[in-house]
Amino acid sequence: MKEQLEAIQAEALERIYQTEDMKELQDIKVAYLGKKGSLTGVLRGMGKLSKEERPAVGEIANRVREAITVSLDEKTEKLEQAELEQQLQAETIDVTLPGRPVKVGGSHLLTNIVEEIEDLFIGMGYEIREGPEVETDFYNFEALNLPKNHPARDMQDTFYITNELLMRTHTSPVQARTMREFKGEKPVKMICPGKVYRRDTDDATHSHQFTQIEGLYVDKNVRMSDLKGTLDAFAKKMFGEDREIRLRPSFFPFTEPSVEMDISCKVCNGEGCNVCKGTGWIEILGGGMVHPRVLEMGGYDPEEYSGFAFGMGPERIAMLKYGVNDIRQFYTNDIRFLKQYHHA
Ligand code: 2U9
Repeated sequence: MKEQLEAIQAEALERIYQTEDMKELQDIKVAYLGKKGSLTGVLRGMGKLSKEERPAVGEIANRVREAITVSLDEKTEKLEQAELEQQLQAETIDVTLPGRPVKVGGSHLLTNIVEEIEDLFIGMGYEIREGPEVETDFYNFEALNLPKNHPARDMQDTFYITNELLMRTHTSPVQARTMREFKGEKPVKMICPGKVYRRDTDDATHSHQFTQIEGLYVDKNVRMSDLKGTLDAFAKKMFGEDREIRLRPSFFPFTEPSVEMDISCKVCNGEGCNVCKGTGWIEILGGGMVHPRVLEMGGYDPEEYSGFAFGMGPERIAMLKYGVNDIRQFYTNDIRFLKQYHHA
């Protein structure tokens, strides 16, 4: 019986030594120490031994059980450790790796320019007003001193929808609507940014759809000097305090007198270069005193009220400010172009 026990021990320890598998280790435990295990079987047979033999065999049997148990425990711990090591290896996170950047959108360059101009005029007490892009012939032309067959209607090639409906060619109808809404009873001080449409062939400097911002100030005693001061503040804020402005006589059907405003060229400081085409000045916008006919059609008495108006193209402002050389850049939405102007 002693040999039998020692053989069981040797066999069990060898199997434990050989295995690398938790499940198999469990099976080994059952095979030797379980209820139907071989060691248990031998121990059951001890009843047949004589009284004298029993203590010695019992002691051996206990030693064998102890040896197998210790060996099983050690191997279990070893396999658990190995499993943990493997898991740690597999799930290692390299915290020094650079993260994946989150793509953040930004507002369009034109939106930024328009908002900058809006902020400036809000600061001077103007309100921002919007109107429809599909306009009536009346508000787009008639109310702005452009009667039917007026030659200026040819100057602005128009997308007509019907005889009476069209895509607005400027934002001026918003001012005309506002004046009529205010019924000639209170001052108007507004700017209107928005999309306008003209039948043009797109190229580097023309677009069939572009943006305008126009301003209108109607009140008692509004003068040309008010216009000049307002535009001077605008030019200095947008292009720098060191800029000079000059007004040149011009013509628009809705203003009389009409002017165009230039700012001194920053590139050459007025000396003349290729940016300002040798003149030292760059044209920025147009404006003038609201034509008495326009005041009248807006419901304001030109004997009592006067006003100034101006208009500009934010694309042109952005092109000058940032050196963009093709107006189509604003509309083709090449993200490499646009993201240069995203704020941090
Ligand atoms: C009302 C009365 C007067 C708006 C004006 C301009 C001069 C002008 C252009 C500049 C470049 C538009 O973007 S652009 O093509 N605009 O020069 N706009 S005065 O005058 C008005 C408007 C509405 C009731």
